[in-house]
Amino acid sequence: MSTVKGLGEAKSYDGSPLRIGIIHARWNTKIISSLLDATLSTLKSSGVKPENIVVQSVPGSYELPLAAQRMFAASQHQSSGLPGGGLVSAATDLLGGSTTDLTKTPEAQQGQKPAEVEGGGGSTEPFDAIIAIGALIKGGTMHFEYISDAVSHGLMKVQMETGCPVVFGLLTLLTEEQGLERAGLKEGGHNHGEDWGAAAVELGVKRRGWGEGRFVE
Ligand code: DLZ
Repeated sequence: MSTVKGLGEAKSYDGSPLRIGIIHARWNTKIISSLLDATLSTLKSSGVKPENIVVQSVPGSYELPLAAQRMFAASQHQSSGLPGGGLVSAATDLLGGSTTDLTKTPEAQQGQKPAEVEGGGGSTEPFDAIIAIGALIKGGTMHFEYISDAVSHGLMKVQMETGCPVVFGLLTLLTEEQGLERAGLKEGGHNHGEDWGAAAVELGVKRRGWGEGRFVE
């Protein structure tokens, strides 16, 4: 029987100006690696520059929401050009009358070049989107239910609070078999990483438009 499920006709967006963060869990590595590969290759084929993709990992899916939130904050710190970014600016505001420039590192205050910001020579702008990837496989206890629920809500919270799109790359699987299918590792399966890469580029482009009062379609 044919199915109506799925994304519909693919639209393409130019990812070349975007900076994307990926956070992935390491549990169920075989599934995760395949999802990550497909996500990366879709980002790159959509024009996202490899140097503008930052990949980080955490032990398990439970850690994804915090890591996504902190990664976004780190990218904002980088974009401020300051170590400590927002916190340092806040301190300077409070000390408006001080003659000490707290926005500079000790080296910079002594006329030295500040240390290079991490980011592999790519963009240091805040992320346009973050992709959170994990694979939860149901076991014999309630663990799966609690983590699936907490992570889903956590990731939604991060995107609503930061305004940075967080792509939901969490597979909540009843069996290992389902994971292999959704990671494109079984005959006839489909690698969902492709959809997540495409969603990140679309949301990244649209969010830039919304930020400038434009509605990209
Ligand atoms: C503990 C655990 C279990 C049992 N199963 C999974 C899983 O299927 N997928 C996954 O991503 N993580 C799992 N974890 C690890 C938790 O997500 C988390 O890393 C630990 O409880 C530590 O906080």
